[in-house]
Amino acid sequence: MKRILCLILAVLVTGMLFAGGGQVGGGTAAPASVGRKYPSLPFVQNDGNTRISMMILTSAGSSYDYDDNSYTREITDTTGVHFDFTHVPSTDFGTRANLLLAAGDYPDVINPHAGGGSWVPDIAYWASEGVFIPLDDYNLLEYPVIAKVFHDYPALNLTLGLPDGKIYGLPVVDDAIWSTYQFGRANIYMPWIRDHRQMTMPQNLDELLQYLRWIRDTDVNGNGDRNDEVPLAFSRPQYAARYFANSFMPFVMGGDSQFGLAQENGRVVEQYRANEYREALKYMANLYREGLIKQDAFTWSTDQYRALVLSQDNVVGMHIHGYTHDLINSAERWVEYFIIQPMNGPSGRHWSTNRGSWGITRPGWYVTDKSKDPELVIAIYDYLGSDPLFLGGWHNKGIEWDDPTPGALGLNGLPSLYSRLRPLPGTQPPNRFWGQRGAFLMYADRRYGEQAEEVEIITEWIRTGNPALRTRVWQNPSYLLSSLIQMSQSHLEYTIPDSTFILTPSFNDADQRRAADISAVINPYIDRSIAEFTTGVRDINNDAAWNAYLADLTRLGGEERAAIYQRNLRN
Ligand SMILES: [Ca+2]
Repeated sequence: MKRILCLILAVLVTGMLFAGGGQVGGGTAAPASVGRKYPSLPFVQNDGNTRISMMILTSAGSSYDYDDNSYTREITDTTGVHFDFTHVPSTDFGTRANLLLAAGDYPDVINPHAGGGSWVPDIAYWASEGVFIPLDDYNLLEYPVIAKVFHDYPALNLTLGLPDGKIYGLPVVDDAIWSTYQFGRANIYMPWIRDHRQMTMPQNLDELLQYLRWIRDTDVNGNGDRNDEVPLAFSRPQYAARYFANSFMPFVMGGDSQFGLAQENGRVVEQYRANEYREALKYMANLYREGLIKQDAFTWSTDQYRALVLSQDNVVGMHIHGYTHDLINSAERWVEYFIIQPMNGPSGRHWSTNRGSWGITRPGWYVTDKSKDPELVIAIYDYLGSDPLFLGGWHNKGIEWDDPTPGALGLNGLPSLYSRLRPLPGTQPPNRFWGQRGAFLMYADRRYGEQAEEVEIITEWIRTGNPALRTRVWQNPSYLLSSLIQMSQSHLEYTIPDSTFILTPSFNDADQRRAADISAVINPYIDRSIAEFTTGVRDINNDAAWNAYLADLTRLGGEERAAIYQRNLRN
């Protein structure tokens, strides 16, 4: 437990190192308290006259309306505030928002999906037009939950900020270790390591090559068929390229549009042009030539990839993917895959597969100039972010979570805030939740305040792979989070520093459109080039082929995109 706590503290410190200049949480002298306009419940008299209109992302099969949604009823009955919703599906959200804003026919609040599934386009433009109001003057630090997240995550001052230096959008925090390392995370099939190698994992690129060859040449799963084993599979070529590049350089990926776009000493660079990146592709090409990579990995869907990895015919020795939750299902197999770091490369070290620490914060609700009472919107948001409302709007009490056992500790070693009842994410019933459309403030204290269950057993499983523990850890609701924390511990030392990443820029419109246009062309090109260099369609060892690739990148706007990022650089 002590080591886990150390890890969490280290993660937090990493986050705090990135301290924003800060309009809201920047540590300036506290203004004389003006108090909150709505300090206690109910905020207003429940006579149906106080209403907030909101454009909200549709949840499949659900309505948010008072008559339909029990969570909405709870909010209205407690606060006295009624809501008028405009439901919009995610595919139309950006278009619909832009149309309404252009027509001047928009609600008090625009509430995009806090998970990032939809976005309000041209946000800087609409802010400059006065449609979205800056929140700097509304004493955000008077609201306890909002104040806490600004204190814990000063990067919010940048992620909520626009080029005019003001803050728009109420804060969203989604602090999760499964997200921090999600781009290019590799997993190795532990039972083969346990049964044949006494839990000794490959550490460098040469050892990995030997290990994958051994899988290729041996009936490792003991079914009499020497040819059904797959040494290496991955869900997307980009993830594999990122994983292997991190044996050679601090290659960054913070999402699709930030594959290999990094900064070195304040200069934006295209890492997918680097010699070290080319060395990683050479390594992959060699794996492919030797028959160590599943051929389907360049064309298949995530579902097909998942089906193979989790199949009962344990055949995959190592696989590379992103988001952990994609692999969690009812198959007990997933607990047998252990996270494995990038291999040490020629320099004797590797870099981790983390993203920038501010990636866990982003804007949630935007308040428009139609709102007669922005302070009421902020008060509602803060209220929805409080413990009981947050947990109740996110999961089913009594089914997915419950109050903690008295005296129990959380995964952070502090008194536990709640107890998780189910090991797997549940399906939310219709007309019950707001989910991430509420005040989504999953800060570290809250995430790691989950009651710890049998952590010692999880630790024992990770250390020994004792088969007698397999079902027990699979059924343990703490396994997902606790195992990720424990297996990620060795990431910390090799973390790529925030200064290498580019903070998701808040471009002006012209730059935003141009960068998006270039990314729409160059990202698929890079994807394809990884596949072609790996499979030998292009010869990665041939300088002419490499130079043609570099010329293509320029022709497709790579340098122009880097220049756009350079002039919008904010960190
Ligand atoms: Ca076999």
